[in-house]
Amino acid sequence: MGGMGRFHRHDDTTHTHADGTTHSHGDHSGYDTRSQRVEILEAIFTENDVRADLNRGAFDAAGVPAVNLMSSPGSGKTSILSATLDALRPTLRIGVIEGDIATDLDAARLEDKGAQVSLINTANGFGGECHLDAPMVNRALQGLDLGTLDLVFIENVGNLVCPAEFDVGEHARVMVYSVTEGEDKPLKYPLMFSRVHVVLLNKIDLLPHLDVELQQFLDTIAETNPRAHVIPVSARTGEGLEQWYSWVDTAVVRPRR
Ligand SMILES: Nc1nc2c(ncn2[C@@H]2O[C@H](COP(=O)(O)OP(=O)(O)OP(=O)(O)O)[C@@H](O)[C@H]2O)c(=O)[nH]1
Ligand SMILES: [Mg+2]
Repeated sequence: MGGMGRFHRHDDTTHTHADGTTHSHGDHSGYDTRSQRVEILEAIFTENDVRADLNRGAFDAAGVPAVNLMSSPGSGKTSILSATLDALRPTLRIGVIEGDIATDLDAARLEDKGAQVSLINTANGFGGECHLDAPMVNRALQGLDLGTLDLVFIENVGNLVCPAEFDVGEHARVMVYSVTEGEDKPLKYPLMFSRVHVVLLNKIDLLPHLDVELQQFLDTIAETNPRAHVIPVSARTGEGLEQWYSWVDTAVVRPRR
């Protein structure tokens, strides 16, 4: 880590140098478009929230709860979903909305497990977006027969920032956080960590190979979101997954039966 006082802060047009002098970029950059940006973003989020409520209405009308599963690329969303399908499919009919920028690789892995899968590739007509939004999930819903399902998982696009900004009409938000990402991530990327109900702290089978203790992850998660229910798991060994299945049953499925 760098020493205090060496940093430039660029979170406003005015910034302060290490020697204490301050100057503004706003008067010579020629790019002071903040008010237009705010208006456009507000319109996008308002429209998104209207569509998200429509999606939630569709899930509710069918009595099907939806779980939005988010994480950085490669933290283990598909691996955990795959194990979850094996464990729960004997008793629950599960659908998956699979969000990916490109490819049907994850969709194929989950279809092989017997799930009804509706794939959204954001590179096809959605500008290659780094997240799912409510209109995309609305489109994906046309590929699921909700009347024949008990539960839907939405695997969001792998990204630790953008997916957290969009309500897609889910009832619960869950993130997968791999121990290989480093214990500081809740502090550096607080939005997603602060918005989720559950953190699946994955790949704990790898902890013996890392220079960090489980408690350090628990501490930074609690600092960012003291209400989050944290479940340490390994999709590789299966450790902790029973606790995840039990949360899905008691917090998600049963309340909507
Ligand atoms: N050691 C170990 N590896 C794991 C575990 N869970 C997932 N992996 C591996 O991590 C890699 C990425 O897993 P995925 O399940 O594809 O991750 P993802 O979050 O779905 O990735 P994207 O959809 O690309 O964002 C794969 O090689 C998995 O085998 C785990 O608990 N332990
Ligand atoms: Mg995946």
